[in-house]
Amino acid sequence: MSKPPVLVTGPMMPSVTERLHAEFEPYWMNELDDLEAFIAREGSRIEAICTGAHTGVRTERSLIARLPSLRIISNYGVGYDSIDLPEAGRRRIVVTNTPDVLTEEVADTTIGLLLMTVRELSRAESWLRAGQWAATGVDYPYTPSLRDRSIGLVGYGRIGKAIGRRLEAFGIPLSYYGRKPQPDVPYPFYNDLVAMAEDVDTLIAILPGGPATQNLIDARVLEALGPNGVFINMARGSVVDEAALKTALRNGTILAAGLDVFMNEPRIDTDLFTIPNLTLLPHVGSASLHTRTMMGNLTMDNLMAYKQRKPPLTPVPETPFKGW
Ligand code: 8YV
Repeated sequence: MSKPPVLVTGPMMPSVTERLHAEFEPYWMNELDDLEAFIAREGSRIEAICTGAHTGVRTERSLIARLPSLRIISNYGVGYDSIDLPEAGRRRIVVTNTPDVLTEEVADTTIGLLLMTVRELSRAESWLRAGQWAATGVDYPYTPSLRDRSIGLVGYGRIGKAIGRRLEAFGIPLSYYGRKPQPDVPYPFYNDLVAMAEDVDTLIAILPGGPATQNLIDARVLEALGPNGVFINMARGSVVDEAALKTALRNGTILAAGLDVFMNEPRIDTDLFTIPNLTLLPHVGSASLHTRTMMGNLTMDNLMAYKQRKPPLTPVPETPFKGW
C-alpha cells in the first residue's frame, strides 16, 4: 500500500513518530528550512496534517488553502481551537481529535492544581527546600482551605463532569456554567458567568478555546469572584484576559490562581513568574506517558482510517465524515 504524504506541524511522541514513518511519508514542519518552498514543491501532494496544541502551529486557512489534496487533519489532543474549522468544513476536510482517553487524567491534574493553589503546596515545598523551616524554626503559615469553598465549573463537558465527580467526593458544593442546563445534573446551573462568580468563591475553567470563549473570564468576572476567590484554568489561555488576571492577583481582587494553560505557549508572559499567589504548570493536564500514549494511538488510528479509506474514529462534530 502506498504511503500518503503527511505534514506534521511539530515534534510528536516516539510511538507516533514511528508509526508515521512506517505507514506514511511524513514531513516535519519544524525541520523545514523554507516552508514556502516546500509548499510550492510538495503542497499539492499533502493528503493529511498531523498536529497538536503543543506544536504551537495554527492550522489556518492560509495553510489549508495551499494544500488542495488535504483530506484529514488529525489532532493530538481533545481541544482543536488551533484549526480553522469553517475552512476545513467548507473543503470537506475531516478534523479528528482525541476525546475520552484523556478525560480522567486531566481531571486528576485539575484536582492537583486546585490543591496546590489553595493549600500553597508548591510554595510550601520551595520554602522547605530553601531551608526556611530549619532557619526560622517556625511552621509554614496557615493557608486557605478547600473545606469552606464552593466551586463553579466553567464548562461541564466530559472533563468538567469528571472533575465534578471528584469534587463531590471531596464534599464541596458545586455549580456549573454553560449555554443551557444539562439533564439530570443536581448542581445549580448558570448561563451568566458573573452571577455564578458572585455566588461561588472558586472557578475552574474547563471549556473549549476559540472565538466563542475568548476572554470569557474578564475583569468583571474576577471582581465578582471577590477577595477570597480562586481561579483555576485547565482550558486554554485564551479563555481568560491575562492582563486582567495579573491585575486582579496583584491588587487582591482575587486571592490566588492556578494556570496550566497560557497565551503564547510555550513562550508565555514571564511577568507571570513574579506573581506569588499564582501557581503555574507547563500545560501538563494530560501529560502522563499512559495517557499521552493513548492519545498518540488515537491520533494515528484516525490517520490509518483515512489511509485504509475507513470512517474516522473520532471526527469532531463541526466536520462530520461524509466519505473520503
Ligand atoms: C494537548 C490539550 O493535546 O488535549 C488537549 O486539548 O490541551 C493537551 O492535551 C497537548 O498540548 C498536546 O498537543
